[in-house]
Parts: sequence; structure tokens; C-alpha cells
Amino acid sequence: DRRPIRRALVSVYDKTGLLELATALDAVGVEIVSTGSTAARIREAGLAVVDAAEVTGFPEMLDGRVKTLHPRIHAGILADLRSEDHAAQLAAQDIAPFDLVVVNLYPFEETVAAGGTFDEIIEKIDIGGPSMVRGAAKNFASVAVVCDVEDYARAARAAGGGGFTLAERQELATIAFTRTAQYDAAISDWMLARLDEQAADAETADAEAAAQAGGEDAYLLEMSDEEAAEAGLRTLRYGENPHQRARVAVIDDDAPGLAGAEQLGGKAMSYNNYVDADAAVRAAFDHDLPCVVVMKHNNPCGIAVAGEADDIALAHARAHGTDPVSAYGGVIAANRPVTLAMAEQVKPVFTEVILAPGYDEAALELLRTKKNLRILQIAERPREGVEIRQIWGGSLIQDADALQADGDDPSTWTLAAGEAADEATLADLAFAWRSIRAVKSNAILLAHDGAAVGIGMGQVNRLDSCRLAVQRANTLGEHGEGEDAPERARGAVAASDAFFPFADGLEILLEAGVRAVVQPGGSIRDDEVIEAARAAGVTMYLTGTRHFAH
Ligand code: 93A
Repeated sequence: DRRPIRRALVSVYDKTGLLELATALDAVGVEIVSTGSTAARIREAGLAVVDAAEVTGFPEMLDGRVKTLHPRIHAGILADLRSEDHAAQLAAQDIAPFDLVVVNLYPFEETVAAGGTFDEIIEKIDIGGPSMVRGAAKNFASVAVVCDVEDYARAARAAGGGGFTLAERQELATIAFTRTAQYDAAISDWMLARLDEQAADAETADAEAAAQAGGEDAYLLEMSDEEAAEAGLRTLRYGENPHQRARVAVIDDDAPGLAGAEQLGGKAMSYNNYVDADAAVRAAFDHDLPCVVVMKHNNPCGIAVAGEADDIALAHARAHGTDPVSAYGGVIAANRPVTLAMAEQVKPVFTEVILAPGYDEAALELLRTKKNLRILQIAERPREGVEIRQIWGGSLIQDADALQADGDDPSTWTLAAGEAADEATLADLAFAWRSIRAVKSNAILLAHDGAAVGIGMGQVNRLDSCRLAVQRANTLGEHGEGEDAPERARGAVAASDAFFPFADGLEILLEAGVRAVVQPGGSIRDDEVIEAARAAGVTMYLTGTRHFAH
């Protein structure tokens, strides 16, 4: 079962041992067909060689990508010479069969390992070589295949000794398929690694694009409404302004809070509604007594409590009375269920949102007649928690200000000036202190009889906040400006969210007739400030705790 070797196809990238083999083949009269540089080497050594192009009648093309990929080569490799029919078909086309195929492949693995460029690596994917190797290996019945330099010596010996046996050809075929399998595995590994790399690059590029387009969270607005809904996001008509897209995220379905609160009537909540509603509910639940807050632009324009035995309507009437002008278009939060009496008071006032832990049936019915009023039922808001605020490139995380500081308990306050407050005055001071948490700094809140009567908020100096609080107390309210102006600052108590840096702000309050003040203290001019209160005969308590809200 030896097959004599008369014609060999030799096409090798690695020229090691090539000339020794070619010399041995030539010596025993084997016809050598060869490709480009392989043929050139053999010819240079003075040996006879036929160019593949001569066999195919076709020039090498596409920079060598097509050299041996031709029926005149592949039919010569694949013809099963045990079959008379195959032999006849070859003869009909004047094709001579190959008895030996010697091929080693383009160094793909080495080029990858050497860090070749993409184009260099692609060019080192051998197509014609593996085709010949696999063809010859498949046809080991007729052809011997050698793809390892180590086997050249065997091939030389076999050529001189009547050819390889069938068993030897089968063994060589097995080596050949193992080699082409490894080769293709190396290619697919490289391709897969590239895919991973590209995916990583694309992710980086996406992230960079997102960061440029408006932060890593831009996708929260980019995804479709359906995708958003699946992710627990509800699309709002717009954000703070109509040119801003907006959505609201419900984080915990089991504890829906405000974001997932049940709406019992009115239009859809807007972005600003949520902001004000959140602040309003928080401020209302800061108080243990029945409390109503009217929020505007994230600041309370009205806040009041009622006695435990009183109707929540009383708290609302007082909160509305703080600043009836600003209450227009406000967001109202109550920390007790809304009664019909309260609903009747709310009805004539244009109100964006009302929030409460419940509504008496008649109250709800009445409020629902106001088509635009958003009516929300909310759970009691827990006071503790963690707050996260976004800043450029990160976020700020803090404990929520839950009035948990030692100085929030009036029994810890120190009397710095004047006489100790009587029970009613102390109750008003405690109410003012509890309410100041919700007012944006610099905050001054004047209170009387469980209701704020003048709030100075959000000013960049405390003096202006004092002026604003007094001005509001004395010009707003039931009677408004003019002769009947109520002068509500007179006899009121005042709370300041942080210390008075100078006596000037306090003096505004004293001139207006404020009779008791609570403030943190801690200014280097505390002495001056306290002295001003003492001189005016006004009670002043220091809490040692402040409530900035920025
Ligand atoms: O570019 S190829 O995939 N196209 C072919 O038709 C072809 N034929 C042989 N590579 C081809 N070869 C490979 O060329 C062989 O596997 C060998 O590695 C190399 C030898 O080419 P040369 O003799 O021109 O150096």
C-alpha cells in the first residue's frame, strides 16, 4: 500500500529544511510544483521546479491571496486514485495528480504574539495553505501530506523508498488536521478577543458620549417611555422648565413615599409639584401636633399647628393666614386627614396640590370638584433617613435633618437674656424652632399662637431675612397693608436658623416688638447680641444647634 512519489506540491512559508527536502525529491526524479518565493528558492539552488502559475495557467493575484486556489491544483490533490472514474476525470482535463503535499502555513500565531497590526495579522490568515493541507489529509488514501518541518526527513526517505505506506499517510493526515484545527482555533481566539475589546471600547465611547451629552445618567431620559416604565420611571410632561425632559423614579414599590403616592384626583403631578410636595410633607410631619404647611418654591409661605383636640381645619386657616398672598398656587400638606371644614377653606384658594394621610369622604368629594387640584394620599413620612444630592462628578450624602440634635429639645435650651418664657411663649418658640428647619437659609421665622406670621427666607444675609420676616408679618395677613395692617410682629416670637453674626439683625426684630427669640448662639459677637436682647427686655434662648437648609 505504498504510493510512489512522482509529483509533489511544495509551498512553505518557513523555508527551514526546504532545500534539503527539494534536493532529495529532485534526486529521485520527483516533479516539484511550487509557489512564488518557495519556487524561487528551489530554482536558485539549481533544482528543477514548476511554478504553480504554470500549472493553473493563471497568474498569482491579489497580492498572493490567490496562488494555489485553483481546480488544477485542488483536483490534483483531491482525486481518489483508487477510483478509475477520478483518474479518468483528471485525464480528461489534462491534470496530473499530486502524491505529496508539503505545506507550512503563514505564521498567524507568531504575528499575533509579536503584536502585529490588524492588517498584518489579517494578511497572515492562510487560506490556500490550509485548503491544500486539508484536501491532502482528507485524501490520504492517495496523497501524503507533510506540514511539519520535522517530517521533511521522513518525506525525503519515503520519496527514495517507494513512498509512504497507507498507515504513514493516515498518521500524517492526522497531524495535518490537528495543525489546521489549532490554526483555526488561534484565529477564532483572536477574533473573539477583538470582539471583547471592541465591546469594551464601544462601552467606553458610549460612556464618554453620555458624559458629554449630560452625565452618565442621561440614559434615564434617553430610553423610551415603555423601557422607562419597566425600570420604574414615570415620564413627566417636562422638568423644572418646559425645555427640560423629566421623569420620576419610584424606588421602592413597598414603601412608595411621595414618588409612588396614590393620587385621588386632579391632573398629573409636575416636576415642580413633586419638589414642593416633598418639602411640604416633610415640613408637616416635622410636627407632632396637627400641622398644615403651604409650600411655594420649596419654601413654606404658611405653616401652623393646632391643638391635639382641634380640627386640622384650624391649622390650615392659620397656615393660610401666614401669607395669603403667597398661598395662591401653593402646595398644601397636612399631617392629619383632611376634614370637610378644611376642604371648604381650601376650595376657594387656587392650589396646585394637596397632600394628606387621608380625606374624609365629604372632603374628598368637595376637593374633587376642583378639576386641576392634584389630591394625593400619603403615608406618614418617617423623619429619619439619608439624603443624597448630586454635585458635579459625584454626590453628597448626609443624614436627613430630622430635628434629632440635642438642642432641638427645648428642655436643653439655655436662657441667655430676659425672663424665662411662660408655657404659651415656650410653646410658640418650640413651634418656631421646629418650623425653621424647613425654611431655606438664611431663615428667620416669626410665630404667634402656633402659626408663622412672618417668614424671611433664602436671603444671602441675615439682616435681610430679619427685614423680610418683619415686613411680611406687618403687611400680610387678613387685613393686609394700610391703616388696618396687623403689625403681627409685635408680641410674636422669633427663631433664627443660625446665630446672629451681629446684633443688627436682631435689632430689627426687637424694634418690631418681638418678645422672645430662639437661636443657636455661637457667634464671636454673642455678647453683643445677647446684650441687645437684654437691653430690650426680650427673652432669648440658645439651642447650641443650628438648622441650615441650603
Ligand atoms: O494567500 S493564500 O491564502 N492563498 C493561496 O492561494 C495560497 N497558496 C499557498 N496562501 C497561500 N499559500 C501559502 O503561501 C502557503 O500556506 C505557504 O505558507 C505560503 C508560501 O508562499 P510562497 O511560496 O509564495 O512564499
